[in-house]
Amino acid sequence: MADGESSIQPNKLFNYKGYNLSSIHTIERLDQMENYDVRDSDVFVVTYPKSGTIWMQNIIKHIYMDGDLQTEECELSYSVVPWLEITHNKINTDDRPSPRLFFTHLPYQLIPKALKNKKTKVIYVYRNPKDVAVSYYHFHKFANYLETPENFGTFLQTFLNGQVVNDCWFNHVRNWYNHRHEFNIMFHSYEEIIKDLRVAVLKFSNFLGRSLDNKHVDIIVERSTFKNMKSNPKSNYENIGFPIFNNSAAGFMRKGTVGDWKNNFTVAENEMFDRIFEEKMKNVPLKYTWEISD
Ligand code: PPS
Repeated sequence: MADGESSIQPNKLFNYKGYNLSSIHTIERLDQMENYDVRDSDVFVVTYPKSGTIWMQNIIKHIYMDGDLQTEECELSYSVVPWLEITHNKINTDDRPSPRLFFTHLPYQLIPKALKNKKTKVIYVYRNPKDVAVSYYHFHKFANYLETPENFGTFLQTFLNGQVVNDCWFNHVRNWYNHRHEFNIMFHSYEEIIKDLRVAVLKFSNFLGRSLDNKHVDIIVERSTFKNMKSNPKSNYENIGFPIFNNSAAGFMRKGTVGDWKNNFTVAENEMFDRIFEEKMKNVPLKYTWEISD
């Protein structure tokens, strides 16, 4: 930290209508969500934190880029695909021309009512929750507005209890999945994007009704690899930096792998997690990938 600069203090969770959020959320904006005016042409990417949000922002941003992609200057992902429930520096992202692209971490219960039974396209991306927990743990060390956990074991307990920003992973995925018939929604896993980025880009663009030529797809794939996003501040948010983030910790682009949980969970933690997962997700037949062999 440079002389004269001071870090921001971590915020306690605050409860909004029964959900744990943080003070980066404002009640004023959250209150607007219920009756938020949704357009048929809007696109919503929905994720629980640490499940591939900035990756999806980067992919969707490029899917909607027109013109000569090879020369076109890339805009900041969060300017093109802003966070619905947060007002970025009081910039009004609501009045943009269609198609408006958004991402949200909101649980099903807090989503705009007008999103239901509409043509509006929703892409829900989920990730295996053991890797989500590990990624979220490291993010707590990186984000100065979050309490730094004592160690992974204590964080895992808070994560399992839903005592983290955006609440409980199990409820988030289960509720969105159980209410899927109310939306024009596709579910996609983070791991399937890792397995075949090109196929995933094609699935997303087909779902969004964007027909892209091969060159366009090649460029999206090239610009969405972990390595290229990590070196591109427009995609990796390094420009946000201090004081919101702790520049000495792993950033948004930390590892980007499947199965890092094996380096963090003890055998007992893993067994406990499996029991809870089994019980809470037994009626949610989504496909999970816990590891990928080389
Ligand atoms: S946040 O804070 O909720 O917006 O975080 P989110 O973007 O959802 O998740 C961050 C994790 O996504 C990984 N990521 C990627 N993995 C593979 N390839 C690409 N291109 C990519 N972009 C982001 C990022 O590395 C974080 O995971 P971990 O496991 O921490 O590395």
